[in-house]
Amino acid sequence: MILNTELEYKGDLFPSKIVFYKKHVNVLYFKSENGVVLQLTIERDSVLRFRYSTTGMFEKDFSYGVTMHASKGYNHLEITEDDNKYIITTSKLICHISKLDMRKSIFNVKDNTLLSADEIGFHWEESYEMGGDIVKMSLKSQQGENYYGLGDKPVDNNLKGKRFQNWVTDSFAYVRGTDPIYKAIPFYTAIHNNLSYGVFFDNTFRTYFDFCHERRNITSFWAEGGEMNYYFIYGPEMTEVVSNYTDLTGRPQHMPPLWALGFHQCKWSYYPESNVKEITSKFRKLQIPCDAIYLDIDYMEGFRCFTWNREYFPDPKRMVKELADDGFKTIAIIDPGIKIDHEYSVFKEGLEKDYFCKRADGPYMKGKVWPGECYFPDFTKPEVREWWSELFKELIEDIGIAGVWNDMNEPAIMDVPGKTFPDDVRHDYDGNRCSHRKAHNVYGMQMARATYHGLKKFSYPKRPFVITRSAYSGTQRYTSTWTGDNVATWDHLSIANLQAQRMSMSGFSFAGSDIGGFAEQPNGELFARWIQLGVFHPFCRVHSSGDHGDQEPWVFGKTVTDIVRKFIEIRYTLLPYLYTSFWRYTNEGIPILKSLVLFDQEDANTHYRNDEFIFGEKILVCPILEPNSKGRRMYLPKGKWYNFWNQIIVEGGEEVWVDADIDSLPIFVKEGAIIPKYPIQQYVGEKIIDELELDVYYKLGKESSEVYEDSQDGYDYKKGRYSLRNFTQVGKEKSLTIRQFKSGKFITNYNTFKFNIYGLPFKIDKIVVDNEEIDISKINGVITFEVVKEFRELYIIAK
Ligand code: MIG
Repeated sequence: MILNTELEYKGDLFPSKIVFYKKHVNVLYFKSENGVVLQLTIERDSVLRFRYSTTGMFEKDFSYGVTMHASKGYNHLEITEDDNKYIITTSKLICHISKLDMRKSIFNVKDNTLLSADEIGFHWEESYEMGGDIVKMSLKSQQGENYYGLGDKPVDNNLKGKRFQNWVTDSFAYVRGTDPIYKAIPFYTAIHNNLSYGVFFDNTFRTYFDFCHERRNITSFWAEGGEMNYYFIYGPEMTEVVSNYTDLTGRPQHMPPLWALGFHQCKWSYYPESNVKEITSKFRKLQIPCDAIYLDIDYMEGFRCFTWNREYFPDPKRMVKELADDGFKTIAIIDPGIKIDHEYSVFKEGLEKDYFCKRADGPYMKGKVWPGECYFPDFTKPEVREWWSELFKELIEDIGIAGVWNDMNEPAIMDVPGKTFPDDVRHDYDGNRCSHRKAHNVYGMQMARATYHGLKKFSYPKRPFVITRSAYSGTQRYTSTWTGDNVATWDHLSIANLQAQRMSMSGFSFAGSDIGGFAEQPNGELFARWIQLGVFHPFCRVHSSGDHGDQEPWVFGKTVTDIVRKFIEIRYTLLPYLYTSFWRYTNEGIPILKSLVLFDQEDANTHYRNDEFIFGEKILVCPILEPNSKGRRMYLPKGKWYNFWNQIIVEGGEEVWVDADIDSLPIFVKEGAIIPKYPIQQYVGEKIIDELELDVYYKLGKESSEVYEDSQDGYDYKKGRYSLRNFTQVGKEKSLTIRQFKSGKFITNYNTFKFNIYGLPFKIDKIVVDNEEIDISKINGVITFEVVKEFRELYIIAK
C-alpha cells in the first residue's frame, strides 16, 4: 500500500524559467528556478546531446551504448540570446531554448526549417516506489512526419501511430506486434519535408516510445528511471542519420571473416557426432554450399557451459578438425546460466571469485534454466568479463571452434512470471552499482562483449565470430544477431523481412532470422520462399527447434532442394558484392539493407513500403510472401532497373507486376551498376578465385560501384592490405567508358576480369583497353570478354 500520497499526487513536474546559464567549451548548462539543469553538449555540428537533471546533480557520465571512438568536434559554434531565448548555432543546426520554460526547438541552418520542437518537452514524475524520477520527453509531431527504427520490433516499417517499450525479453513464438521482444534499441529516425533526423535515448531502464499513438500530434519517450539523456542526430538523409548514430554507438570493430557471410545450418540439436557428420556430408554430396554447422545446448555435459558430453562427442577436437577439412566451421552455443554444481570448475571459480549476481539482501540470484538451478555471472563487471573471455581458451584455441552463439542472455529464466531476474538483483555496471532495472537491457550485450573479447584473443590471427540474441544499442560493435524464436508461418516470413530491414536501419546490419521458422515446421513452399529472402540477409542461417521434424534443404523433395541450392549459389556468387557492402557498413555505417524509405526518402511513395528493399548498394529484392504465388505486385523505386533474370529494363516510380514462380524471386539491378561475382564454391576458400566476374548494367549517364576485397580473414587489411576498386561507368548514346581506380596493397589471386555487359543500346565497333584494341571477333550474343585487372580505362565504341 502506498501511503505517501503527497508524493503520489505531485503528478508531472516541469522546469520553470531559466535563471542561470554557463558555457564550458562545447557544453552548455541552463538552470531553472526550480532547480532543473539542462546540459546541452555540442557533440558535432549535426549531433546535439540533451541531458536533464532534476536535482542539480548529474549521474556519473557512463554509457555502454556510446563508443569512446565517437567523432567529436564541430566547425562552428555560436551562442546568442534575446529576451525570450538562447540561440545555439552550429554549421548544421540552430537550437532555441526558451528562457520561460526550457522548451527547445531545432532548425536546419540551411533554410531554417523547423526539424523538431518540444511540446511539453522535458518533464518528470517522482517515482514514489523506486526513488528517482520517471523521466519524460514530448515533442510535437511535424506535418507529415513518419518514424522508423527501434531495432527488432515485429511490425511494419513505419512506426507512426504505435507505442513500444524496450525491455529485452525471451519471446518464444512471438507474433506480429508482440512487444517488447529480444532487443532494446532506443533509437528512431524521423522524416518530414524530406529531412531526416534521429533520436537516440541512451537510457537502459525500461523505456517507452509513443509515436502519435496516445495523442495524434505528439511523439514522446520516457524511462522508468535514470536520466533524460538523448542525442538529436541530424541527416538530412536518413542514411546519414543512421551512419551518425553508428558513429556514436559504434560499428563492427572489424570485418567478419568472409565465411561468416556464407550459408549456416543449425538445429536444436545436431548430436551425436555421427548426426553432425551426416548433415555436413549431405551438403557436400548434394552440392549445396555451406560454411558453418552449429552445436546447440545438447553438446554439453548436462548443459554445463564449457563442457562436452563425451558420449555424444568423444573427441571434439578431432571432429572439429575433420569438419574443418571438409570446409565447415563449427559454432557452439554458450548460455549465461552456470549450473550450481560444486564439482564443476566454472561454477566453483565463479563462486570463489564472487562473480555471480546477487539479490538486494545478499543471497545469490538463483534461477532455473536448461542446466537446472543456476547462478549468473555479472557481465557488467569488467573483472567478470575478463574471466569469462578466458574461459574460451580451450574451446577456441585447443578444440578449434570458430564461432560462439550466445543465447538466453536477456537473461531468460524459466518458470517465473517476468521470465527474467527480479528487479532487486544487484549489478556492478562498471563501477556504477545499480539494480537489474538499469542493467537488464545491457546484460546480454555485456555477455556478448565478453564472449567477443575471448574469441578475439583465442582466434587470433583469425577474426572472431559471435552471434547474440539479446542486444542494446552498440552491441553491433561486437557481434552478429538473429531475431529469436520465430514460427514457421507465412506471416513470420514477412516479419523476418521487416525485422532484418529494421535492424539495418537501427545501425545493426549483421542480422538474420531463423530461416524456415524456429517453432513448427514449414512446408516446402514456405521453406523455399524463406530461403529466397534469407540469402539476401547479412546473416543467413537455417535454424529450427527440431522437435517438429527436419529442416535441412533436402527434406522437402527435389524441387525445393534445387531451388534452395540455386539461391544459396546466388549468395555465394554475390559474396564479393556483400563483402563490399559490409566494408561500407563497418567503415561508414551505411546500412547493408536499405528499406525503400532509406534508399529514396524524397519519394513519398517509399514512406509506407514494407516488402521491397535494397540489398547492398544496387540490388533490389522483393520477397514473395504468399502461398501459390506466380509473382506479385511491387513498387520499383524511381530510376531504371534491370530484371536480374532476363536483363529486361523496367522504369521505376510505380507499382508493377513481376512474375516469380516458385523457383524465382523479384530481383532487380540498378542501371549503371557493376556487380562483382565469384564462382560458386561449396564453402569460402574452396576455390582459388582466378577470375573476377563483373556484370555491367549499361546506363545513359554516370554511376560508380566499388569492389572491396582482402585476405577474407585476419587483420592484415587494417595495415593497408586490402584491395578497393572504384569503377565509374559513363554511358553515352554511342559509347560506354569504364574507369578503374584502385587503392590498397592487397594483391588478389586473379589476374583478369571477365566482363559481362548488359543493356548496351548499340552495336560494338571496337573495345579499347588502355589505348589498345582487344579482339572482339568472338563476341556475339552476350557481350563477354576478358580484361587484365590493372586496366585503367575501358572504352566501348559504337559502329
Ligand atoms: O529455451 O538452445 O532462441 O535458437 O535453439 C530455448 C535452445 C533455448 C532458444 C534459442 C534457440 C535455441 C534454443 N534456445
